[in-house]
Amino acid sequence: MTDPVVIATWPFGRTAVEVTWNQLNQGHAALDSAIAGAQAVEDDPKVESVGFGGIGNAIGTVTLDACVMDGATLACGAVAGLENIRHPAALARRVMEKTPHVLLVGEGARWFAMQQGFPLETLLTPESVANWYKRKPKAERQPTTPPQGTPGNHDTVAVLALDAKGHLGGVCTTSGLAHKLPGRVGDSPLIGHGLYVDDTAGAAGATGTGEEIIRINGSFFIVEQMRAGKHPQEACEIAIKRVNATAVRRGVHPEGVAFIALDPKGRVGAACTVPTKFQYAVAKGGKIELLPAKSLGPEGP
Ligand code: SD4
Repeated sequence: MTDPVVIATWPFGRTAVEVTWNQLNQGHAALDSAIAGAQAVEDDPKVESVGFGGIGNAIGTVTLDACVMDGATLACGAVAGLENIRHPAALARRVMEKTPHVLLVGEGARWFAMQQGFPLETLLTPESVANWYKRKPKAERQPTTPPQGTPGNHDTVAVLALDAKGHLGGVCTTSGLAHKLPGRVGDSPLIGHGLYVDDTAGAAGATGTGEEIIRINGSFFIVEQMRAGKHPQEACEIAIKRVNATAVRRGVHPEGVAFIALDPKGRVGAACTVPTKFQYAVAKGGKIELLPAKSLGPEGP
């Protein structure tokens, strides 16, 4: 028997950790438990960047991205640019289980959701509409300017779980960058970028500006560092150094990016770029804590 462990992004990840932890302690599998935890955040309208009450894209439409992965089998599923469905992580799981595919997008993903009996809903709330107006960026007046990520205009919940049988499972779910261009997809629904889970090496999840995470294949990169023997903490720090180095090469300041990781021994890690001010929630050894991640700036000239 393995002692269950859960780690999730951001202070609101605490809700996900509590639900996942309860599930794991009742003997449920890592992936089932992580999906239940992520869904509690998707359902919370106060979390304005995930699921119901998520913040809209440049034209005010809430489009959701999510993926799930099972560390025992490497089975995975994902949805991107999904409208009107409040539980994208559960739908990603259906993609994994009921189709030969990994990723469904946009109208196809919504059609599949309806086939699977998911209700269609309006995901905007009066608060999320007001928030959308408040955060309307100047960049929107210059549509060719790529949206700049800043802490506070995007937050994703990634949940990584280790169950009593020693299996890993993970979920990543978000409404993505606020005011993103219609059709823009970030890292969160992309296996290997927003999430990667492999029982033989470890699990990693990401949050922050998806373009920067995709550029370095963030989560897969971290899992491969763990496979090569690195502690999850060191693996996350190496990935953040890589994010910083790519920014230096392009002559820009690093965007907000953070990673979390969990290995099959139950060891955890987290790191972020300086602008991120990232905190994560962990359940381990019988207690649940909210911790600040180690923040790393660009190295050298
Ligand atoms: C994205 N990575 O769409 C997501 C947003 C996010 O914290 O994680 N924000 O790029």
